[in-house]
Amino acid sequence: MAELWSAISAALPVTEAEFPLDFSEKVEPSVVDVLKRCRQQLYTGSGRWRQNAQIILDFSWEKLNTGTWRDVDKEWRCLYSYGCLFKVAALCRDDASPATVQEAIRTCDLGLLMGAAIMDNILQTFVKILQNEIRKRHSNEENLSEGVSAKKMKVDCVSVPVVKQALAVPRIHCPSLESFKKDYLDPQKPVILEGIIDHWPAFKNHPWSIEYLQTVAGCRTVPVEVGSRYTDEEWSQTLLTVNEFIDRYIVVKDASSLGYLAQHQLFDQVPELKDDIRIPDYCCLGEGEEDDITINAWFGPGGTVSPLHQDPQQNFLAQVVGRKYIRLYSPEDTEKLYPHQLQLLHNTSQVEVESPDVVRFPEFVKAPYLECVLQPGEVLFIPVKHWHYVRSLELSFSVSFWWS
Ligand SMILES: O=C(O)CCC(=O)C(=O)O
Repeated sequence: MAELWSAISAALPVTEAEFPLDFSEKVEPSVVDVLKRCRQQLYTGSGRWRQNAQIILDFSWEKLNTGTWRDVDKEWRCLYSYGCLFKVAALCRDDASPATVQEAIRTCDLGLLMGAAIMDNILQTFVKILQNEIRKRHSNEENLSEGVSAKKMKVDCVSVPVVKQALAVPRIHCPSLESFKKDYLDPQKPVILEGIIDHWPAFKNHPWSIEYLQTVAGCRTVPVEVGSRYTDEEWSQTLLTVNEFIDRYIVVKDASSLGYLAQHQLFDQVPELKDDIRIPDYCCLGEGEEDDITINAWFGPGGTVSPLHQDPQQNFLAQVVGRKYIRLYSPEDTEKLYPHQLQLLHNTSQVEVESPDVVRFPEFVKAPYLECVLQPGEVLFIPVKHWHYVRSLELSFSVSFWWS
């Protein structure tokens, strides 16, 4: 355990004087005092260190949950990350049990999800150290878990639609940048790109099996959507570790509820997974920088549904595991799709695509559409503002690249 503390402390600045605590006057002097006390205790190892870290966490949590997320000042997000840093250090100082190490990882993840990067993203460094610690302990215990393959996997009983040839999204194999731009990007036409992600390590070096995902990310805390679709009343979000998510929603446990690790920037949180994918070259045709591309993970069992909606950026939706049924409607037909009136859902249609209420939404059936079953290894180009409806046909992992 002393080893864990020496790795954690080696990631910290060598002296207290080098440990930065730069906050504007927005942060009250009494809060800065608690921060300074935490810093001192970090280097002297004495005092009510853990309690002071909790004061910082409680105070900043309140700020993070006041008003809308996009209006939360970065200063409060930094403060929250400092609270996480001090708490993790306090947890790892003494004899850290497996449960304590897991709590420290969860604390880092909350800092990465809700906080802002501080001190060269030190929470990411801490997670690496903590994951190594867990792996070291596991390698000493033979066959620690029975493994998912030995358990009964959730059987997906979802219907597979027959795609009508006349409505099928066109397919093209590895087009040149020029021809993709001329034939699809400029005229804003959807297309399935084949053969452009075959080289990803996610297919070759370490295929994304459940076991692999558990190995690289099992102990990481992620947001999970619970419920059939985000437009439903009983839909909610929760935080689970990837292992808990897999146990609860991928392996049979509670067949009546659906969980979806959806629209989450997992690759910023777990760099090992980011190494398994590549940004499609075609993104260079956009005007934005590579850093502006938003990469999201979509991981769930068969039967997850993303209701018909539109997004403000171009999208490459890359299918890594399993198949998805997808419908696309042009932005020109928006009126026939009955977007919700509420501002929060104005980019989402009120219509249930595969069983539309034709009395309430009579124009919907007149809207032309394209459809496809996206297979592993294929990438769907969804032009800006194109309406898309997505249903997974089995256990599925997709990666979306939103770019401009
Ligand atoms: O795969 C899904 O469920 C939805 C994907 C999506 O909506 C997107 O990439 O914008």
